Amino acid sequence: MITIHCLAYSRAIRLVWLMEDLRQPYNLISYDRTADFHAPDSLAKVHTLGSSPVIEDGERVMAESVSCLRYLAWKFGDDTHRPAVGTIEYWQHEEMLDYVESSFAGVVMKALLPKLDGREPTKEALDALHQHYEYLTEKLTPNEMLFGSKTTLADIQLSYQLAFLSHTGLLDDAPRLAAYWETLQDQPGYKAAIAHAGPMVPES
Ligand SMILES: N[C@@H](CCC(=O)N[C@@H](CS)C(=O)NCC(=O)O)C(=O)O
Repeated sequence: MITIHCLAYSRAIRLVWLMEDLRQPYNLISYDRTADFHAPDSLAKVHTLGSSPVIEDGERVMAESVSCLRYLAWKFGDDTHRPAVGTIEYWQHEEMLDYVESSFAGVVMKALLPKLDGREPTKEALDALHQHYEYLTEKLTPNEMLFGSKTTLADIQLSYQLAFLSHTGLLDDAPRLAAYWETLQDQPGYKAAIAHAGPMVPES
């Protein structure tokens, strides 16, 4: 059985969402955040990076949420969370899947960290964020999801950043993305994941 090492309020909830969608059993090991919102030392005993998510499948131990999502989809033969292989949409989905952590996450952090500290982000950070909002808004389909009305791995991957942006008010001036985030929160897999693993963001 797959084990998911899940830090509270972390990217690991993405994987729980996929496992819930796939209706596959999994073993969830939960870790509280430290007082300064970091991962506890015990996670470094599971994977040298000491971050979450980490999954275990027998001898395999894997970090990086995007790789874990791809692995889980492959392992369970799932082709419902991506467009058909080889189509233009398939490669657009691959691009978006990698974009989230490779390009978007860093931009989000530059605006988010000051906000979480009660300070205003710099103009430079907000300008960069809005450039990415423009890109993402262009990618949304009329159904308010990235690739039609069905949840893809890219939607699941993007959800974590949207949760924190919404939580801090940074989505207030991006109405289509805010509506997209509402749509994501309505997905059964998301609801099941947060019921099992806890919310993506702290309550207050
Ligand atoms: N690129 C990695 C990022 C992993 C990561 O930074 N996870 C955070 C939680 S969302 C973490 O464990 N941070 C450890 C810490 O803050 O001490 C991924 O997508 O899995």
